[in-house]
Order: sequence, then C-alpha cells, then structure tokens
Amino acid sequence: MDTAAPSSAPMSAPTKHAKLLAWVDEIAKLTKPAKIHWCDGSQAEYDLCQKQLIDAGIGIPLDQTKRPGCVLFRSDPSDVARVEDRTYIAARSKDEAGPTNNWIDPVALKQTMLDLYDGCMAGRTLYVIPFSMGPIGSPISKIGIELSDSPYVVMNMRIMTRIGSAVLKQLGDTGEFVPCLHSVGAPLKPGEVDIKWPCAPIEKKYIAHFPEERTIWSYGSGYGGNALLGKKCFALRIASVQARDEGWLAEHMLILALTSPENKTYYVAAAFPSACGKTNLAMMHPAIPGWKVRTVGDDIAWMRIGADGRLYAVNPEAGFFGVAPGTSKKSNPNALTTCEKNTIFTNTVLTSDGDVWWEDMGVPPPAHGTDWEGKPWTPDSGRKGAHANARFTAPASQCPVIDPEWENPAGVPISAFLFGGRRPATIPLVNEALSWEHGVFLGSATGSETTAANIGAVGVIRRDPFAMLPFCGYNMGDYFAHWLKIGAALRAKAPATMPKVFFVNWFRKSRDGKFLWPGYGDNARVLKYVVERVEGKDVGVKTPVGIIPKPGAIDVSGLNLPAGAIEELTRVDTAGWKQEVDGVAEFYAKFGNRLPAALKAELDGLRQRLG
Ligand code: SAT
Ligand code: MN
Repeated sequence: MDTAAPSSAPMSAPTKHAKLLAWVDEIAKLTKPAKIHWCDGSQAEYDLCQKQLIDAGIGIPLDQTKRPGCVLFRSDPSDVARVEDRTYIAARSKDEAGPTNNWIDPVALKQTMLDLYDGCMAGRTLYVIPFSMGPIGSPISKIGIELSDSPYVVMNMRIMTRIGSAVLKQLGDTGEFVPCLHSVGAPLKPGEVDIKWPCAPIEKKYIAHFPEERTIWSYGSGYGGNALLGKKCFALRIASVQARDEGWLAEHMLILALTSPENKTYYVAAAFPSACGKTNLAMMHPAIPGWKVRTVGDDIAWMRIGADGRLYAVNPEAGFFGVAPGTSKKSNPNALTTCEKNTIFTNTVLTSDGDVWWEDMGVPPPAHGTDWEGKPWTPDSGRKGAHANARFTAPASQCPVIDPEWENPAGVPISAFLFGGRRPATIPLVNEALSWEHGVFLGSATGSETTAANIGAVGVIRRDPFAMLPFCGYNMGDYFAHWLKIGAALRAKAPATMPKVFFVNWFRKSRDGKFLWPGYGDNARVLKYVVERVEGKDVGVKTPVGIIPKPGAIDVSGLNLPAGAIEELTRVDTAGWKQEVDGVAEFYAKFGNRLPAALKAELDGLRQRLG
C-alpha cells in the first residue's frame, strides 16, 4: 500500500499497532521520503520492485530460459561487503560491548546518525518491511520491522526472511518487534536521476546496534549484512543479547540433518569462521553410501531448551545469501541447483548470452562477458570477473536437499555441536570435548588461519570464538559464561541428551604442505563417527586434549589416502598443543575478569595434562 505523504502514514497503514505507527511516522518526518510503502510480501510486490529497478537500468534481467525469475545487480565498488570497522555495538558502557567489539557512546552516535538521517530519503520511497526471523508464529521466532529506502533490500528481505501481511497479523496491535532503520544515505534532489547503486562514502557508513534498546540503525550501505538487517544485525548481534537475557542461544551456525543407513536422523549444528566451507557442509553430498545429509540452515541457528530438556534449533532465515565464487558442481552442487531460478545475483560476471558466471564455478568462462564493475571482460583480461564476495540470494525452499523439518515451528533437536577452523597444524581431524565445559573451551578457542578472503596478514591464526567474533552483541566474556549456563541448565534437565561437542579440522597439512584430508563429501565420514559417538559407541580414545578416534574408527573405505595420513590427522602433537595453550592464554588475557573461571580452569587443566 502506498501513501503519498509521510504524515498520512498512520491513516492508511495496514496495522493498528500504535507503537509501530508512531515509529514509522517519526522516521518519515526525520528522513522525509517522497512516499511510504507498507510491504505485503506478495510476489506482485516483488515483481514490481524488480521491474522498477530493471526499468531504471539498475537491475539487469538475465536470460529467462536459462535463469527464470533471476536478476543481476552490480554494487558500487566501495560497497561490496560487510564493513566491520564501521559496525558498532553502542552499548551504554564500553565494558558492556567488550574487548572484541567497536564501541561508541550511544548518545554521541545517535546525534551523528540523526544528522545523517535528516532528509536522507528525499526523493525515495520508504518501505516498511515487517519480517519474521523463524517460521511465523513459532515460539522461537521473533519479529522485526525494517524501514528501508532500498527496493533491492525489499527484494532480498523477501527471500532471506518471511515478510509482509502475515507478519503484521502475527504482530497484532501490541506485539514486540525490533526496529531496524536502514537508509542507503543518498537523498535525491527534485528531478535528479538515481545512480545505479546509491550509497554513502565509507566514512559516513554506520552499522549501529543499541543492545539495551534492541534497536538497529544502519546508514550508508546497501550491501548484504549491512543492509539486510534481519541477518547478522538482528539474528546474531541483537538476538545474542536477547538470548543472554532470556536463556537461549543465537548462534552463527549451520544446521544439518544426517540420516544413517538405518534411517535414523541426527541434527548437528556447526560453527566455522568464514572461508571454511559452511554452506558446502550444510548441503553436502556424502561420499559414503547409505548416508544422507539434509539442510536446515546454512548460517544461523536459534536454539531453546525444550520441555524434554533437549536443545531445539530453528533456522531464523528463509534463504541463502551465499558466496558465489568457488560454488561449483564439485564444491556444492545443491547450491548451484538452488540458484537456478528466482535468485538475485550481485557482483557476478554477466555472460554475453544473459547468464551469470564466477571464478571456480567449474564451467568454462564465457569468451566475452561483463565484469562485476560493468566493464567488458574476457578470460585473458588479467583480472577476476566476479567480485570475491559476489553473492546469490536464493530461497531455501529451492534447495534440493532442504530438510522436511526445516520450517517446523518446534525446531529440530540438536545431538552434536561442531566447531571448526582452518588449522594447518596440531588440531586433529576431529576432537571430542571431555565435557560441556571443555566444549565451551574448544568453542572459545576457535581460530582459523587467515586466507586471501581476510584483510591483513595471510597465514596467521585469527581467534574467532564460536565464529561469533564480528557478531556477538555484548561482552564476549559474558557470552562464554552464558554458554556455560546453558550447559548447566541442560545438564540439570536431561544430562543424557546434552549435545556432544566436537572440534573438527578439515585443513590439517602434511609436513610437505599438502592437505591431508580430502574434505567436501568425505567430511561425511567424520559426521558418521560423530553420530557413533552420540550413540555412545566405543570408537574414541581419551587423550590429554580430548577424545580422538581410535585407529580404524574413521571409515576410510574407498578413500585413497596417502600412507600415514589418517594417523597424522589424529595424532596428538604435544609440542603443537603447548603452543596452542599459549595462544589461547594470550587471547584470554583480553577478557580480564570477564573471563569465566571455568574456562581458565579448562586452560590450566589442558596445560597440566600436556605435562
Ligand atoms: O553480508 S553478510 O553479513 O550477510 C554475509 C557475511 O558476510 O557473512
Ligand atoms: Mn555467516
């Protein structure tokens, strides 16, 4: 529903929610849009946004026989990824945000941003996007309202979350919602023609979180997690604060269902830093016969303790915002199928026959194409055609291996947690925690070797606890304590079904620098071992660092591993672990007295066991 002038919003809005109406009115008066549109979430509305963007030359239609319902966008070269150094946890005190977050005083930040927001939607439409994170009406779900001046955001939010009238209905007249304000920060003067990707310069971009108020203000970027505020901003940074206060978990984890040849299904949640193949694992084709993997989610898990004392997870999202480069028939055939239709591509190559292409797609590059910056491109132009962070936004329902339970409002019961990182040395292929507390220790010590995808030095271990470093909305020391508390609650209710915790490492290298483990579909061999341990099978052996597979416990049938590889993959490298202890101790020092005593005890215990 469109309304011509901001001040008429309350009269024509499709809700009687007084607080929502007042907020929309307040923001409209501040940002001064030409129009307000309340999103109903319909296909017609999506199509209209797409048509407007295509007519304006901003969206590029793809060949509809090759990619039905698909469109390509090219962002501004200054606006291609999450901007971590412009992302703030504006808690009341710096200590509350903790040593791993950027903090600014919320009062000062609000003043700066109010000045930026003043008139920032001039000439644009303010879209009111009611959205549900999680299946509408599920007790685990939560509602947000994003106000955005970007029709590209509307389209993406419709794929990534559940939006529109059904959400407003669920909200009712008094329901709670997280206000999420977003502007690209590029007001239009009367008669001014829009540019292809409006955004503000880097020094004016702010991705701000006010955790005590459960509020998100984003300004100046139209890309990904900076602009699709349901994802990292709400479902992780704000939700982690809600989860702390309400006794649940909001985690940067995929959720997969593993079904054994005996037809028993186990749900596993897994956290990995970026560039470790999370989406690939979530949609994997197992390399061992009789086993099946189904996807519940590829990025975020919200989990609550159920009446039976088990931990139940939902995927709060409804789509995948996947990295395109590297997605191939080999690495992730299911992702390729998922984005065959009804998908938004951003910053890929456009081929001369109206299709998309990216590096390591596993198909030959086009002889002639257009690169992500809109310039003519050929395979010998000496530069990459797609941006390294080019993305596809695709409905989860299109994934060929989506789990039948993926929208179950009750969630799915988690049997095991995996943490992992890219660790060339020391860390075994799979290491099971000796207890929940030891598992929290392993999660807190998660680290990954930096790759070309990170800014800064390549090949150093960057600590990324629980893969939440850029996503925890409060003091990370308190977050560790919250995990310990959840463990105590699970243990008190149902100790026998507590999820087991494992640390996996697909990236250990031999002395001559070669990967020892094939990865991809063969990771199912490790998953198989994990569920055997969940079933209490005697296939692990206790070592000073955790429980590792007994000789022969990992099914390597049909694998051509080099001699000694599996032994090396499961070897306890005492000297390496001593270094690891020092690395973790150094990292822990950051947290001062906010580090839970139980984790200090785990570190000391490990040091002692290593001798
Ligand atoms: O851009 S997003 O934050 O949505 C994805 C990512 O960077 O992990
Ligand atoms: Mn992620």
